[in-house]
Amino acid sequence: MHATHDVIVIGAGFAGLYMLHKLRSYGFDAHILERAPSIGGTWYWNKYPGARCDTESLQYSYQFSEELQQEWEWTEKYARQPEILNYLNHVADRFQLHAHIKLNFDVKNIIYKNELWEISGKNEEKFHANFCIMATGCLSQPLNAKIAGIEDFEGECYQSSLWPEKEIDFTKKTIAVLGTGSSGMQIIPEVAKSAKKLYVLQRTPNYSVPAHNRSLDPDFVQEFKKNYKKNRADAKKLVSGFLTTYNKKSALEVTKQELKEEYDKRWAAGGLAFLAAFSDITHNLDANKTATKYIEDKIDEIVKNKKISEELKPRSIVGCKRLVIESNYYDTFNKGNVELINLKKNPISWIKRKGIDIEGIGEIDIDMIILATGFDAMTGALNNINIIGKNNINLKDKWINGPETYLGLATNGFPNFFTITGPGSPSVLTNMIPTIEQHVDWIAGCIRYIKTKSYHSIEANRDAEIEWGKYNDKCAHDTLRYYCDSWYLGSNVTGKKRVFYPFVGGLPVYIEKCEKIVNNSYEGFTLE
Ligand code: N01
Repeated sequence: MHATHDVIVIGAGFAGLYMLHKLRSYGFDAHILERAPSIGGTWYWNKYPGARCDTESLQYSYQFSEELQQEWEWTEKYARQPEILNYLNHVADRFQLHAHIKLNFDVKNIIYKNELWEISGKNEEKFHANFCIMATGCLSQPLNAKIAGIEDFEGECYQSSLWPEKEIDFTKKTIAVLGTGSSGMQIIPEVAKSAKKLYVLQRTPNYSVPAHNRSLDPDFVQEFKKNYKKNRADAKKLVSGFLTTYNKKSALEVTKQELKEEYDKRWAAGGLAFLAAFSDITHNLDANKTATKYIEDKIDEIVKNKKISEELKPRSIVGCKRLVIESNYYDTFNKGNVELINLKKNPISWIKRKGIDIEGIGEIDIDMIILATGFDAMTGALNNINIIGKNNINLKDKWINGPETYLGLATNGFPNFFTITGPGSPSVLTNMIPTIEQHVDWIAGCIRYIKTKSYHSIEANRDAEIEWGKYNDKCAHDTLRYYCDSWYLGSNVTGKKRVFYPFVGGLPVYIEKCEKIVNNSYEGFTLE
């Protein structure tokens, strides 16, 4: 018989590492199982050229330890992937986490048996635990783009979210990048620097605003760190959990001059705060149109070829899909070695052994294909594991019509089972790290409560998760995000139920609800 642990956590990214630390600091016997050969989660797998965070590094970091946040030196406004991975390794070293992490363990089954969770992988080894916590990430299950003939391609082929460890050389090569979301728009300018020829195969253009990334000014860092606690507390009061200035004015009540000045200011500053330029950009279509016009005019200004700039304009709702933060993306199309192919007009007919056959264009010779085609977001990593709860319910079957969760933290039929930043939580619509910390603190507090009160289990009630789902759905209908295709709605995955996966009601509402539940002795849960 294998030992029974208090808690098994699946995944060693930002969420799993802090969960492990928190549980161990409470005296629990907690362990992590991680499929990768290294810790880091998203920041281990997505090591493609140009990979960089789109949230400012001083905020995209843990706050649970004042010493940690004071001692760690971020070098740039937006940290690059290797720096974030170094940071996570520093955290694991500093808090002595490595000894409790089993790497290269690809969890396949999580089964509730005899009031314990049994966790197994491909071989015989099994783990048993009172609690199982999924820290498997929101954007961690790569989407397998089904492109006819791709398996016959004889050149190099890489997926952004499974980027290899080895150095990839782009020089003297003709390269095709598929996908123009956040990943593709970061890769494209990097590849264009050295490729002989780069074809950007664009199915849907995205809106993007500049990052204006730069080295961090030591005086700014010192000042920010001096007020770290207050900055973090202020950020929590904002819908996105990201400290920035939200303009309270409507885009429709200001003069043209004021409108332009505000957008100019946001464009010059760079970053996601562009969406906070006016109070109604994400809720009112006419207000949103002022932002789309501004960005589309900018594309015209940057891209010299009129035909290409027209093709790059999304003509959609800005912020509906995730707004991209770019560094030289639009400018890349002024380079002589870059060619844009609009797949809506000229779709791929077939991938050949040595090239890509495109309708209306013919076969183009290609040495390398880079797939930046996205993820099965929010539920993909969970559904990829065979998770069986009480009465033999399979989580995947239970969620066939969309995930049913209480706060994105728990689901009925699965006692002592938690998801960090699960579907139905604010997660991807907020600054992920403080949101992860909020979940971890809540879950750790809950487990401690159960143990100290000598309960055996906690399970979300069916009516509570139904109510939460209805509330999230109502909030989603009130935003413009509901009205275009995006991974927020699962529309990038064939057959996936169209519901709004993250909670869109904002961080403060969510935190208040979580706190109320605790204050009311875990209202909406059954404790036995
Ligand atoms: O994925 P995406 P991503 N043929 O789904 C196209 C976070 N992130 O990895 O829109 C041709 O956004 C697809 O086209 P369409 C961030 O939250 C953050 O880029 O479906 N094209 C789309 O253009 C982000 O939102 C950072 O028509 C195909 C692209 O592939 C999220 O992760 C960096 C295709 C996928 O875009 C996901 O971003 C990276 C096909 N068969 C990611 N299938 C930062 O912090 C798909 N596409 C900066």
